[in-house]
Amino acid sequence: MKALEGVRILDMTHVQSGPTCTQLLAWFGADVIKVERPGVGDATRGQLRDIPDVDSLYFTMLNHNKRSITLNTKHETGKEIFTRLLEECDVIAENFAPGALDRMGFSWERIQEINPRIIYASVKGFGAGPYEDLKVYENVAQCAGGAASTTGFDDGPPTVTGAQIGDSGTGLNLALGIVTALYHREKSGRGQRVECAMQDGVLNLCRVKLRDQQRLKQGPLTEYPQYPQGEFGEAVPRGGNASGGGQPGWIVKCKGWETDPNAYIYVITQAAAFAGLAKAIGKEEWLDDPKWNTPEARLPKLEELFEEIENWTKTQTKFEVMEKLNPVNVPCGPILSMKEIAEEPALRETGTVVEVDHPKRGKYLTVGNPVKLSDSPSEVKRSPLLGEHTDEILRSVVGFNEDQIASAKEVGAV
Ligand code: CAO
Repeated sequence: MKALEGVRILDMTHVQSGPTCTQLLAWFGADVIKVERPGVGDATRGQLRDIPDVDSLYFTMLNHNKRSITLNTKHETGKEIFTRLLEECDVIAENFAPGALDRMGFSWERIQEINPRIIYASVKGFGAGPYEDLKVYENVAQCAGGAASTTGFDDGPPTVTGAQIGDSGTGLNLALGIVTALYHREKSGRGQRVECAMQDGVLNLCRVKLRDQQRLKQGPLTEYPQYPQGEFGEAVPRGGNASGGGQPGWIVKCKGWETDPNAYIYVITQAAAFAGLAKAIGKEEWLDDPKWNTPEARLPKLEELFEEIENWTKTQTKFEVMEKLNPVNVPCGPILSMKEIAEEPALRETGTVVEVDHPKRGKYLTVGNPVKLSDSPSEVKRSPLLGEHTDEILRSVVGFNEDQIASAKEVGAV
């Protein structure tokens, strides 16, 4: 049995943050009913299209295992259908611009009147405060949440990361909020409001940087590349490739770096494994040298240390480096390209990278459920076509007969 079997989600989400959440819940077995504007649908169906008139990979990769109903929630009959759906669902999830659902006539108060057990879950760009009314996309959240100011190199501009920490990151928070509220409802019998702000989600992932902001008062941040030569200002600087933890780390070149932009590896020089690392790179003499043989002695010389490591890593491929450093417990990570990840057999075997068949697109790759449950494995099913399940949902969830379905279509409500 699927873990969330029997849970029905009214999915008013679009773009990325909300769909990430509801896709996850669908993988866990919830019945996710995606509501889309008739004739238009989720804007991402048409964004970054690689094949004319076919749902984009952007859409297909964020909306697996869902059913799609088209519904104009601003139309009178559409509102009636929407009200019926609210009565029949356990959760409504949305990530419209602030106030959009209220403008449709469905405030939290009204939704509670319709169904006191429903959980109303939202993603917004910002929480209450000066920016609460803003429309927000991924990179706005990365900038406002502290990620951009702390990412990149000291001599460069603030930098956003390719990982969608604002959108997909906040979607994960929302999913946790929904499951928590469902658990709470078991005891209270009531639904509740779940709100996740993207700025908060990014800041939560930048927790270590707020830690460093406070450490800055006590002096320079010795694990940052600015130490010991560079200047520290009033705010946490960009950390380059320094490790966020207490163990110094850096990205170093490997064989082939001149032509392959991903011939690099991340090496962490944790104290416990330093002897193994020194021996592996041919610097055994460091172990008896007080200039090198303690973490404190090495700290002001991290640049030189990683230069020496790089002199060694440049002579072999990133995978050869891994083969030599892993047995001596030196944590290291090859810089894997998306091509390498797509082709990695182990990721296919675990279902983390999945090939899906789509009636219009054909076969494509997607990322499967990153959360593995032993009793409820996820099966990745293709995303729905726009309105593919409209009739079926009107019939089996809303309770309409064929005449009512025809009439809803005629007046343009679905
Ligand atoms: N029937 C009728 N109307 C519908 C509808 C439906 N089924 N679905 C949506 N609409 C309407 C909305 O009610 C809204 O109308 P109003 O402007 O009259 O309230 C309108 O469509 C547009 O919705 P929107 O403002 O949310 O969409 P947008 O493209 O202008 O903005 C976004 C997109 C993402 C910036 C905004 O939704 C937002 O800030 N969301 C919250 C933060 C978020 O999740 N951002 C992440 C996006 S992923 O990068």
